[in-house]
Amino acid sequence: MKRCGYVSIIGKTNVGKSTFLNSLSGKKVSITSKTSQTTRSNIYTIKNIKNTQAIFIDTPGIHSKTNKAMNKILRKKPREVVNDVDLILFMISGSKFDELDAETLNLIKKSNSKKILLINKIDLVKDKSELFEFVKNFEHKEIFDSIIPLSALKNDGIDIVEKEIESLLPKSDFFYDSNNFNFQSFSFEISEIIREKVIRYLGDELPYETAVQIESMNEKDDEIDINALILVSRQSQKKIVIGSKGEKIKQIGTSARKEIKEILKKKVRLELWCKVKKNWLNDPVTLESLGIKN
Ligand SMILES: Nc1nc2c(ncn2[C@@H]2O[C@H](COP(=O)(O)OP(=O)(O)OP(=O)(O)O)[C@@H](O)[C@H]2O)c(=O)[nH]1
Ligand SMILES: [Mg+2]
Repeated sequence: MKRCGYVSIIGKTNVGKSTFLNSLSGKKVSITSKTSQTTRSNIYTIKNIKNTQAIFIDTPGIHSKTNKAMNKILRKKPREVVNDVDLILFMISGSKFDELDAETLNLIKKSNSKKILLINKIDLVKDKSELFEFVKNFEHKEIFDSIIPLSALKNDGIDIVEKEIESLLPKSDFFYDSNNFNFQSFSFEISEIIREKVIRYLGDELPYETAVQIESMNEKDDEIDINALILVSRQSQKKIVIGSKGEKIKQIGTSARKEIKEILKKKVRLELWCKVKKNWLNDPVTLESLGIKN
């Protein structure tokens, strides 16, 4: 008997949704970072677990409201899928439940999908009896088909989530023949790898104001030539991205090139430029060209 269905991961920003998806997939599907608002679009991937095929959707985390166009679009992304999936994995971090978690819970409450509560980052909870108390006293237990504590980073508890997914998805033939189907375009994947390095090599505030745009990509037999732009909103930010004597942008480039080379098993030439584009976070055309679509 086969099972198949859509599974969406929804939760506040930074709780570890993308880290979880990568652990479960055994490959890097979605970029991660210690700063908020890392994921900027719904990211799809397939995982076959024995006789079950799950099509996962990672979503941008719910964050506090601002009026920037990008924020508005990001806030809509989980809402787009919440009613169309068979199963929602609602993730919170380490036995904490705050107002933003409550807002996210409100979003999924009305959906008819099955629901699992994932309590992530349990490696940070020193006293495990706290976790037990939290689950015992959790007010919204009845909403969930199951509650699973886990650590996405330490790969702890992922197998339990898999088993639960197997039992909750509907009986159906597989939708996809292969689990290697690429939902995201190749250039989007490359731009995300570069964006992850931008985030990781920069300080805490800048990442939100940066984006990566692929200018050109030429693939030959054993070599790929990529030109990419790092967009920032202000001149002062450009200085930070470039760094003293170009040191920063060089580090970003080296690290991105290494990762792209490992994936493609080809020689990679990567040229990175930093460009100031005022107010890009509020410009729907630029946002759309970056894959951040309404
Ligand atoms: N200690 C610990 N850290 C974790 C765990 N899972 C994720 N993290 C860290 O939490 C941070 C955020 O992880 P992400 O996976 O990018 O979080 P996200 O929920 O996808 O964030 P958005 O895309 O902004 O919504 C990263 O620094 C991860 O390494 C965990 O189980 N334990
Ligand atoms: Mg994410």
